[in-house]
Amino acid sequence: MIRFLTAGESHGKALSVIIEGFPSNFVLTEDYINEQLRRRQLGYGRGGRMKIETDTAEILSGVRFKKTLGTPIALKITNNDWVNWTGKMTPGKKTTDVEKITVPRPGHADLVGVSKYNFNDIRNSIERSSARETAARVAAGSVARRFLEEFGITVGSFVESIGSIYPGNNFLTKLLSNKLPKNFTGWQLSVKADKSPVRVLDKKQEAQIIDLIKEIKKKGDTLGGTFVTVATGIPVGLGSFVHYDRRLDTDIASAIMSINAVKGVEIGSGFTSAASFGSESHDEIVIRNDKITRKSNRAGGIEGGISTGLPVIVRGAMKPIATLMSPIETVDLATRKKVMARRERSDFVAVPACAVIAESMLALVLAKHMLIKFGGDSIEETKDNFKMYVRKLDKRIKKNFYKRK
Ligand code: EPS
Repeated sequence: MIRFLTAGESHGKALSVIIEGFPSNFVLTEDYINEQLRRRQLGYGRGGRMKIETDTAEILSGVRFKKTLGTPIALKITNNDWVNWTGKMTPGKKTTDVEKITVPRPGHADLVGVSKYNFNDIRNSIERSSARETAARVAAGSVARRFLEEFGITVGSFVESIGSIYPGNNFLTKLLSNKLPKNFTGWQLSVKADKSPVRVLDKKQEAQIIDLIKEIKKKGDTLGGTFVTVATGIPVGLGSFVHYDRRLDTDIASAIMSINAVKGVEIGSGFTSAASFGSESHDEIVIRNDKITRKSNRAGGIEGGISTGLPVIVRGAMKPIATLMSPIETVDLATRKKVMARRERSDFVAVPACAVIAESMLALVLAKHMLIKFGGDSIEETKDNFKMYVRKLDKRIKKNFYKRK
């Protein structure tokens, strides 16, 4: 069973993360983690902070000679911006005058944070609620991703929409119909999406989105959007129907919803299915090449809380960034008078980054469930358990049911 905890404020010294529960002996390098951290920083429409940071992780423990030890893995991501904030964010004695923030931004954690934690400065809410924390999650997610690769499982994503601009030909439809190229992998999707500055798969849509972002930047507004995360190579049988908290879809929904600004999660064709007939919603079971499979994948790779062996398809909705350069109405807590919300450096759009973070969260959930089912102390032992199960799957169904006439 894996666990991880992140620590760090947006403008503090560093972000850190401790990940525990992975087996020994699989290869893990800083370069591998850094490649994923770099992907999180991309996307047309990001704010000034991404020009300051070049996120890199330092492995502090848990790895020796490029291989995991089975011990807690501790990672550190230094905040380059810290040098500009030392006086304002010092854990020590206050030595300079620091202006208190008293105007909460609607849609941000500003107001709920000061209410709940009894702060007299909104800065205290902003720092930990910032999406900067997701850099630490992506670092943790890369460990999970590296582990999953050992089993041929890959995770990828693309941006489906920004604002109301959807692609003419939505790849999600192809995914749900289960009509995919033979050796299709989740990661292939990311390779393609990463070539687009807004991580979409459709060139025409890309141009429309970039125009829209330019327009809203001028207006001082922001945008949200939807993204699709896909994992392939997953065996039948991760998760369980025996308890609500052992279902694979429970964990996936929670993990995606936990990402800053995400307000909706869907597995497979969830919301569309709700408006369709049963006969149009479920995936017919067929035998192809002597293997039991399904004609379509509207279930998004999960039935009864258990993986079906088909790609896991998760769609998320991200609300527009809450910090607006042309702000909306709020109240100054110092005067209790109506004012316009405070401007603060921020992103205009962060859906491309959100999709990369969703890949990391999905990888962490899948790694957890792989370890629940196949977990050994070393990667060799875990792989043996996995291979034995997969090899016997079809044979067992045949043995239990099939009566040759
Ligand atoms: C982010 C760092 C933040 C923001 C953004 C994401 O840095 P700063 O606050 O210094 O500009 O750019 O955070 C938000 C959008 C948010 O709402 O907090 C990052 O590293 O991703």
